[in-house]
Amino acid sequence: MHFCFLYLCFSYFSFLVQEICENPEFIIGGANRTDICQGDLGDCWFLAAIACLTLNEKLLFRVIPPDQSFTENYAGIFHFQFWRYGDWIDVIIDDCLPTFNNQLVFTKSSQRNEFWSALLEKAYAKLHGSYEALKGGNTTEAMEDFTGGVTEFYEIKDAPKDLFKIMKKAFERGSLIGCSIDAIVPAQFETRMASGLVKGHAYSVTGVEETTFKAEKVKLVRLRNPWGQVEWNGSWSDNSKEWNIIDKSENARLQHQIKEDGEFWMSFDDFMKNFTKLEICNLTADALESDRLQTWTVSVNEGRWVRGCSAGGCRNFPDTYWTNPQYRLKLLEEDDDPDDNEIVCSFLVALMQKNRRKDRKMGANLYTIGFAIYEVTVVQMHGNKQHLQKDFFLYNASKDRCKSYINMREVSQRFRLPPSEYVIIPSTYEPHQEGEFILRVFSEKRNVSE
Ligand SMILES: *[C@@H]1O[C@H](CO)[C@@H](O)[C@H](O)[C@H]1NC(C)=O
Ligand SMILES: *[C@@H]1O[C@H](CO)[C@@H](O)[C@H](O)[C@H]1NC(C)=O
Ligand SMILES: *[C@@H]1O[C@H](CO)[C@@H](O)[C@H](O)[C@H]1NC(C)=O
Ligand SMILES: *[C@@H]1O[C@H](CO)[C@@H](O)[C@H](O)[C@H]1NC(C)=O
Ligand SMILES: CC(=O)N[C@H]1CO[C@H](CO)[C@@H](O)[C@@H]1O
Ligand SMILES: CC(=O)N[C@H]1CO[C@H](CO)[C@@H](O)[C@@H]1O
Repeated sequence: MHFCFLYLCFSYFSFLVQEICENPEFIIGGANRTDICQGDLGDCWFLAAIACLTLNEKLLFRVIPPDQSFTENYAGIFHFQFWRYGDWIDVIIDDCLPTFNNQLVFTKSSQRNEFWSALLEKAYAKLHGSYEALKGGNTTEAMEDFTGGVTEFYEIKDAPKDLFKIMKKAFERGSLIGCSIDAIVPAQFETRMASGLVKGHAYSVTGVEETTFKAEKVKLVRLRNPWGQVEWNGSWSDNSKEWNIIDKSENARLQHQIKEDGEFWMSFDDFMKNFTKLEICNLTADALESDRLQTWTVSVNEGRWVRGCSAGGCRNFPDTYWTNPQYRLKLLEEDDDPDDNEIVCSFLVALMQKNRRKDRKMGANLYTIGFAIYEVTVVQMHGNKQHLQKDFFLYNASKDRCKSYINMREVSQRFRLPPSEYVIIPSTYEPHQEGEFILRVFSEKRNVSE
């Protein structure tokens, strides 16, 4: 027997994979979303993101280098790759996994001798400091760590009218999509409702389709519960009568299966009524080398808020606001948008706070963060190249800003502004809060940011 209490805060035993089963394999028959079954850890957000990832082999194999096995060149270690604040980093782990009664305690595959999902979870736990640190989170966070993409989330009740179109387009482009039903009180976390849906729990969207039902078009979405079981049991669910009415060929096209595997279809209307949050992670050039995404340019800027120096808080604190880090953005060219007579530049700003999950054991929580964008004249730019001063912010209103300051790891938003020179001010809501961040600016055309 072999103990290793590596990053564990739980009193589970850890066993080498070989001691759990005789013929362990890394991946059996491809890495599928069915290989992910949640264990005793509240990390459904991470698992929902992996399930989305398995839909795109190219992305998956970037995170999980596939040339690893328990037989050939086996050395007792495995490695995985995650996107971390602008870079891809390699995380190496040994194959000692937490078990209880000879069963894996956390994530496991539905096949007893397949281990890629459990090992990936361990590597992710190492990245964040411990398994404990993975408790609770938003799916977008893991999606970004797997792709370097940029995410946005929608409150479904306030979502744009063309949400289905957005989802379909995003899905076709290979974006990762997750959804959940808010639990109002913590006691409702992961509680199962009569509909078969689970509150306070992350699902992955694994299909977005339309079909014809009784001569009418219906919009459908396919979802997956990372538990690998417990499914919706309303219309369009595995056993529902709708499937007997539509064409056989449609059954096949939509891969309808009656199987307790956590995956099910539901109508988009029911989805809208029952779910509260939708998260989309769009891939950037960093995730895919595909040509159509090359038109986006990204600039990554690192920075920090330091107490008494650059931790200025939001605009409500005029005495310190101006001390926040400032990033210049020069929007040079207009988009080639033929439908548009106005000259505007479309760009996206994403502000991510670093290390808060890792430092949680030291009492760190996510800060409430956001940013604003100010236009500056050329004189201001060159006359005082160092830093815009207090007066500037007293007399000039921002041109645009993020919708709200929010306590998420990342706040992102798309903007359309005329070509000019701007300054982006990232800040925490309250002043004097210390932290590090990265600010990414994605634009469809060349821009300059410093
Ligand atoms: C998840 O998102 C909600 C907002 O929808 C936010 O309040 C919460 O802090 C986020 N949690 C994490 C761990 O990012
Ligand atoms: C993601 O892609 C969708 C669909 O293509 C688009 O509507 C949305 O604005 C994009 N969001 C971000 C944050 O890039
Ligand atoms: C759906 O599932 C839940 C829990 O499994 C059960 O209580 C409920 O009766 C089911 N509803 C229908 C319509 O089958
Ligand atoms: C979920 O959808 C079903 C079917 O449309 C509906 O009857 C039910 O009220 C919805 N649940 C919620 C919480 O809105
Ligand atoms: C059950 C299932 O969906 N198996 C699929 C797993 O993934 C491989 C390729 O990645 C497919 O060939 C299998 O059919
Ligand atoms: C663009 C703009 O309105 N700039 C004004 C910002 O405030 C300064 C005072 O600090 C004015 O001189 C600028 O005209």
